[in-house]
Amino acid sequence: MAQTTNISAASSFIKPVKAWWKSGNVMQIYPSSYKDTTGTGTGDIPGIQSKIPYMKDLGIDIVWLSPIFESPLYDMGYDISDYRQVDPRYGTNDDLLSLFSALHSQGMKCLLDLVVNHTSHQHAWFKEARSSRTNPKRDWYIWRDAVIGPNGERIPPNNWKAAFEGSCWEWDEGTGQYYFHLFLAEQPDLNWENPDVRGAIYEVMRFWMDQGCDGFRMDVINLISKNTTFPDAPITDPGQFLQNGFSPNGPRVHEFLQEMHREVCEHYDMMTVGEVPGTGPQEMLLFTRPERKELQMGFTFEHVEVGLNAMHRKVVDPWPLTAFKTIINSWQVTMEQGGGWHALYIENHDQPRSISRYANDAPEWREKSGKLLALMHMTLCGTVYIYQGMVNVPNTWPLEEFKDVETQNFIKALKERGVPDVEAMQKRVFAKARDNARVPMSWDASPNAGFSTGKPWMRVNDDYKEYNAKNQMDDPKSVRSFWKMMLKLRKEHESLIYGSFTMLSNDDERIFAYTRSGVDDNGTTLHYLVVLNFTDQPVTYHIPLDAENLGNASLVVDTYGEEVAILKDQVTLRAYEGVLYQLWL
Ligand code: ISL
Repeated sequence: MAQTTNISAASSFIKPVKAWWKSGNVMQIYPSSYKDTTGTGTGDIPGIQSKIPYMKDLGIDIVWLSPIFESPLYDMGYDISDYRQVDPRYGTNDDLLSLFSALHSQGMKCLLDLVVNHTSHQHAWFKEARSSRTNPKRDWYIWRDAVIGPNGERIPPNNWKAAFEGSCWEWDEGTGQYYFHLFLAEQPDLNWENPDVRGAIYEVMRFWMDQGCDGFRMDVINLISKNTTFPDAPITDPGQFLQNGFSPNGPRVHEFLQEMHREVCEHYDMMTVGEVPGTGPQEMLLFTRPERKELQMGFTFEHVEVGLNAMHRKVVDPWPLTAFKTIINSWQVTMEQGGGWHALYIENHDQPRSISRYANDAPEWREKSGKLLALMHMTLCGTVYIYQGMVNVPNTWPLEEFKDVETQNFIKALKERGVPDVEAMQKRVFAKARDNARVPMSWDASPNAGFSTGKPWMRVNDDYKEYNAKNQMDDPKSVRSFWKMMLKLRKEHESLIYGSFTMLSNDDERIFAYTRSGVDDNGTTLHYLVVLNFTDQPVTYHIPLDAENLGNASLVVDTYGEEVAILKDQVTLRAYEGVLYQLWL
């Protein structure tokens, strides 16, 4: 007989302290692609402000803006040249302050993107730093002498490969040294070892907090501390000089974040979420346990990296559902038991669309898949982050339509390496490409998807006439309507936010099932069951719960919008169908 779980007996779970930044629904906005009000083809801050009613209607409480600061846009604003100045493409500082006020007047909040592992090479700090070896700002960045090879040739200080290809070291002709960059050469890394650098960053944070910002999403914040000996990486790509060598979470990362907390965060009622690639759940606890006074939560990467090809990490291989489930389970359980907190996301500006990535974007399944993923996302423990959702762009688009430097550089590198069948590989790269998430928002069926009256900076999705926000709002059965319903429902059933998570049927390759258990304000224990069919076939699922009266469960949500009963201890789900029950144990 299959093993069963007794959740009512196991309900001595830890009850997290409630907070606005835990229950608030966050929406990430990619400013360039949200709404253009000036006809330039690039979205702007007044455009974002004009959509507050849309966000409010959806059930959004907190808006996170991807970078809107002055930038030469080598990496779409993740290369900032002035932390205190809104880029004129997006508007003015006054526009941003007006957006803060407009959001606040609706009871909403606004997070800015703090990109302080690196600046743009056009930031005044870097311009000063590279002006001479004796400039007072020289040490604000990381400089090293060249290694001289056997034939007198110049070799970078180590063999680390940068995130967007090429070496992590860029030669500076003017001063005869290399500077360090984990991303593009146009994104030199700041030297966090220097206390003046840290002080300057904290001032920037206070500058925006004092003007009405409500917190920060912190870009690659676990990369700020480096092993300052910069040791060579072991060879994992034989025959090449450059190797993947950088390890995140350097020796002083926690010390720096605790200092940031002391200097800035603890003085405000603010929200902090760190982007922490390469971090497992145990290490995440170090960042997020409240008593450590670092961050409130962090974006983890394991689930968005499921199935990545070991050699080419920009393409995805087939992956079993159990691999994905195992990752979600380990994070849910570790955060709960260790007293950390989750930042839940399945999409952002760096990831392909979730429907295409995790379910099925074929026309007959995209709506069902969207609702399935929404149900999963909204029934996990943590703070929910959502993003303007669609499916991937067609992989038949020519390479020029993919604007992102990551994709462009990667394809170039594949060609340089002489990888056979680059065409086929390119399509696989497109399926994972960040550009999928960066196309302009499809607002309606008018030209340019209602995004802009000018030529959009990036091609709009081909299907905008059918799939757009207006059509979705008008249709009570749309994916957007489902999200709206779920964003509200999650607040009404707080155990879905704060409750304990127990995965069921770990080895099942078709079904992802789990329970959530919590205590309401009256002290009553509540139990929920979620069953999600990740296949395109009907599945009859035996619920492995040690409970007499499963048949009394009340259906809270079915993604098909129909009645699905538990018969004794079984439920039959159609393709990509998901159900949420409240259990009466
Ligand atoms: O995008 C990725 C994989 O396709 C990641 O490796 C990404 O580079 C990593 O998550 C860091 O992302 C953040 O910092 C980058 C910027 O390009 C990303 O947009 C940002 O989210 C450098 O600032």
